[in-house]
Amino acid sequence: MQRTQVAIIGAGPAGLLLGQLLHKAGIDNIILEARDRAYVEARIRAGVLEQGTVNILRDLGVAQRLDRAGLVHPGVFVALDGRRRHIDMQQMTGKSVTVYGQTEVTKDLIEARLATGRPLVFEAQHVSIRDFESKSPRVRYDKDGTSQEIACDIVAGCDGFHGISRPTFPADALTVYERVYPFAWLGILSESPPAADELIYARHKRGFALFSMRSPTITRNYLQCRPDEDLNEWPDHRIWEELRARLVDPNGESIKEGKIFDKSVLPMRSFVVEPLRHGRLFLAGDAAHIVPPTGAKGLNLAASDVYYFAEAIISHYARGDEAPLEAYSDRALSRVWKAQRFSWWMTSMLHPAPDGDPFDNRVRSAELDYVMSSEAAIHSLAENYVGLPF
Ligand code: FAS
Ligand code: PHB
Repeated sequence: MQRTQVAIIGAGPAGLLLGQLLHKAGIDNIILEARDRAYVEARIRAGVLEQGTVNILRDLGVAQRLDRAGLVHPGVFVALDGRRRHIDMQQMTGKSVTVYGQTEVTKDLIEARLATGRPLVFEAQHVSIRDFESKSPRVRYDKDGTSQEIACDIVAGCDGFHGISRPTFPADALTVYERVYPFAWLGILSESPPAADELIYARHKRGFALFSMRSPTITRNYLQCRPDEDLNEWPDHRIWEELRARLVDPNGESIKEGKIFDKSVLPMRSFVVEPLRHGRLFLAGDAAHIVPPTGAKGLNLAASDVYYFAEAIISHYARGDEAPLEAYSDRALSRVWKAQRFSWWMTSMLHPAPDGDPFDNRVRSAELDYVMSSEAAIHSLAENYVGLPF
């Protein structure tokens, strides 16, 4: 039997960030992760950090590599059928975004965690949560074939969309909101120099395309495809052809090809559960909500959730009352829903719906056309993209 104050399930960005925030406040915590370290550090996911997320990492002293290798982007491009518009977010909002792979953020956080000496248990199997309706919940897990148990005050469910924390909530305790999109993203990583120095979000009659990057030599591109797309139907030359067609550059600058070393199909859904708390079991990050990646909000919402959650836990122990824990769910969900709205809006505006209603498709395209020509609309996009205040 181990004893701690907060048992954290999942060593993704949400769990690791929460662990560091609580460590900094002197609050005992244990992190349990089902996979091994190599697997967790190799996962390819998000790449755009809001200013707020960067500030949290800096405050925790986990931003040395980020400050050295992160690419600060004051602006972003949107495009419609080959016509591009630059959005100077820095000039409009005073904030920028930073391109730095989630893979790297995870490595930095694991490094920092191990340096604290606090427990981070990889390959923790069969995690289960009990007595979370009491003030002393317990978490069980198997490690190297031995069954372990943790007695704690609070359980933090940071185990992502496919974790066990959300399904542990009594079914009638949760309200589920969901939207599944009739398209997906084919994502590639390639050893090729960037075709532009900032991201390009392009709506094209052939489908959506996104040009992004990981470094000055590694490019990350996405193409709208079918949810059941077969990667065998996408040889490299077809991918480059489609990227060139959809990301056509008015200045004739062409997409630069390179060796593609990773290809995957990314499903698109909007998903939220409410509330984020049941007794002493709490949810944060993808365990509670999923956004389509068009707004680059997934990782950043995980960061804002645990920022609010850590504040609630710290004042709970400082004041000894439940009020801060009570307030966490509504406080986090208020920012989650604004990011959900923005991500749904960007997704609907930038993706031609394949079998969609022709009127809707025309209206969505006209909406992008309007956004590209209206300072007010562009300002709203910039404000949401750089991240709304916490
Ligand atoms: P995570 O899923 O990252 O972490 C949860 C952790 O819990 C994992 O390490 C998992 O192994 C562990 N776990 C699960 N079940 C467990 C159990 N039973 N016991 C113990 N541990 C358990 N966002 C973008 O903005 N841009 C992108 O391009 C983008 N690409 C993405 C690609 C994919 C394939 C996915 C799934 C997400 C992507 N996202 C993207 C969103 C992504 O960034 C998430 O929002 C972010 O990883 C959320 O972090 P966590 O909430 O920590 O969840
Ligand atoms: C990425 O770089 O992986 C990325 C960037 C912006 C998005 C989604 C993904 O909106």
